Amino acid sequence: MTTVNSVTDLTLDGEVAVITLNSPPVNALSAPVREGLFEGFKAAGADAAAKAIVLICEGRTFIAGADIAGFGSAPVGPSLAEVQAMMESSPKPVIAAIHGTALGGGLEVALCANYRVAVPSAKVGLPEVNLGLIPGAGGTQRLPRIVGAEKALEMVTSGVHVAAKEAAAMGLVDELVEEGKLREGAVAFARKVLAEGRPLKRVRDNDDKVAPARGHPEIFANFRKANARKFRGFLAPEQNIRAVEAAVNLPFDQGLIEERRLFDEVMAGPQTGAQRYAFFAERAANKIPDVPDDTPIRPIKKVGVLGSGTMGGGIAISFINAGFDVVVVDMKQEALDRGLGVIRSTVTKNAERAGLTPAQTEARLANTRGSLDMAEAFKDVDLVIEAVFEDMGVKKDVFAKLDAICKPGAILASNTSYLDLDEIASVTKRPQDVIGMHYFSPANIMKLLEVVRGAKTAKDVLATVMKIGKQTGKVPVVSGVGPGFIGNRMLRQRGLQAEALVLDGADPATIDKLMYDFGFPMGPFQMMDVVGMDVIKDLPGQLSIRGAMFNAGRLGQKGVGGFYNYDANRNQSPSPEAAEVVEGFRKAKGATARPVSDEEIMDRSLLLVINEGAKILEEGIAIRSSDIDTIWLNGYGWPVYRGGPMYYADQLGLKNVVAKLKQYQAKLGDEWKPAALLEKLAAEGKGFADFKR
Ligand code: T1G
Repeated sequence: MTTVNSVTDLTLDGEVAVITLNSPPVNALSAPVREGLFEGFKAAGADAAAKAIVLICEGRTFIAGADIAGFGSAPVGPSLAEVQAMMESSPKPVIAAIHGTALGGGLEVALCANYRVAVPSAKVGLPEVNLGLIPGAGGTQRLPRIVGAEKALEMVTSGVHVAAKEAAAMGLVDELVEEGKLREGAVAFARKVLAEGRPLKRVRDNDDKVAPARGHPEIFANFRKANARKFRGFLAPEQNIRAVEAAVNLPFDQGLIEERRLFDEVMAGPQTGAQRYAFFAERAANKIPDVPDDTPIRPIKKVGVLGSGTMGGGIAISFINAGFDVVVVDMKQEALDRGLGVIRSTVTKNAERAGLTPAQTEARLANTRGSLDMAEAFKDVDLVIEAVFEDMGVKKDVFAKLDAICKPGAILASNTSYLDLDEIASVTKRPQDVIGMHYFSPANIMKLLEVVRGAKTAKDVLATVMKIGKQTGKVPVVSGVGPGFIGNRMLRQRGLQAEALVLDGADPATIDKLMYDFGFPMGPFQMMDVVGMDVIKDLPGQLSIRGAMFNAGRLGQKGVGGFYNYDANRNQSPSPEAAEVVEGFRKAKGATARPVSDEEIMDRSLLLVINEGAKILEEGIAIRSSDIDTIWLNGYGWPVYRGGPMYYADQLGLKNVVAKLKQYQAKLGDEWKPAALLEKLAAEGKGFADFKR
């Protein structure tokens, strides 16, 4: 074995040279990795004994892309293009051996090999679009030359990780080798290539896959049209489409130049910074300073869910889909039957979409059951999650029962979205086993899981629930106890300001349009129409604009309409009736309408949300500002290309944010007083990202 550099070694297996990368955690294309590849291929090329070359990686995965953390730093050592040129000019067959994920630059490296083999569990893809980028190392030019223009469009604009079996069917992988025997399989494949004298085919030379799309601009026009809603606000998808167009219409080397031009445009643009921030923010959220990575995890196999309605059902589905045994309890047979029916049909649909066989689907459902008897159902579960009515009395009653029923060591979780978890835990003899698992509806779809850490929640309970969160496809983020935790507490500020803006004269539709144009899926008033005016009741003696609509018999989409009218297909239209309710609401509140600028609407819709985030940070309810952003990106529809409220504030400059808040404080009152932490960071010329506890 030859050590090429700190992350690369070269061995000779008979007549096959094997270049092995080992650069944890994901063999990203850092400078040492690029150097190792370059020098490895050079050495293997020069070694007369080597007739073929296999590239393989140690660790959890093949190359998972360029080193995202290294973007923007000065280029060191051989570039990726030089490595790829070395591979494509090799007089010896090059085989890439893929396990884990070959993503972005990793797949682009593999596409410069003559052949690719993979284990069945591997996945390949070009997910740069999720970072606000496009593949920048020939991926948009080589991929279409294997899978065709249409499939390439799908892959580069969705960032999908394609399973090896499907990749083989598309020609992206030449052979699937036995799981766990990748190296042997790859060397055997290399020998087969030599023995059969197979050609040194280069992907860049394939034209037959792109030719069918030449002269058919409608392919791209139709693709744009079909995805306009999904790509709304993002820059990278369009750049990816243009790059694939170039692959179809230009010779390879010109296409590469065009790809580089398009790549540089988005790299210099406003969005990729936010999306890369979001990538690392989501991973940082897993780290809890006082809970070490080696904190023991409690074994979880059996999960109990109390409540089979929309929320309980969604929670159950996310656990069933992740392979857990699930028992769902409800009080009435009819409700339980209805809930289990929805759970079964949804799990079946999910399984079909995931390509599972009916037998596999049945196996997934085999360990799911319902019960009307909490004591019987929950006596041996490892984790129980209650999704009952959001009332402190009801919650306390449930937890007192769970405390009596559940086995020692079981985790007792509440799906409360607002209430004091410590007070709930206080009715049990095991507050250390109590934790909040705040799901967002629909719980089987929404990615966010706000994990509420009580004052007495044990570290292993927290570590276990964080792990379970990831296992069930969620983005778990820790919140301390406080009214509305992180997300709802901040959202409340936006809701209060939306109402105050209407009282001052702003039109609900204008507020919604500005929020929509900013990138939210919908504005606060559309949201109220979707959720329904009857879900949250006004406190006695209080009248909110939601309450005014409710009193006028306008429940939202579930009724005759709300702030908007709706046709049978739920298409919304302006509502003169709602406008009357709004006018009546102003009168009832003694408010006088005045012109309200778009700037004021945006300021008032976002600045108090940010200010509340600062308070949450200074109170220690959030561990770090990026956690707050991860919550808003995965649970509240904040557009990822704007990074989240705290990242957005840092882009605005905290000095400017403080100045604006003070302007509104002078005009509207002390609720606009900047949070102390915000003032401090602004005075120090820092951002929320600089705040360390
Ligand atoms: N660069 C740097 N660090 C990375 C990384 C990368 N590409 N991918 C992962 N990490 C870190 C991550 O921050 C975490 O660190 C640890 O690895 C484990 O990750 C030229 C321009 C591979 C599917 O977009 O999707 O190539 O928190 O927790 O759940 O065209 O990571 O432990 O300190 O996510 O098992 C394109 C990004 C780059 C893939 C593994 N590639 N990575 O998931 O572990 S752009 C990507 C992932 C590019 C070229 C362009 C996932 C994963 P820490 P993890 P995981």
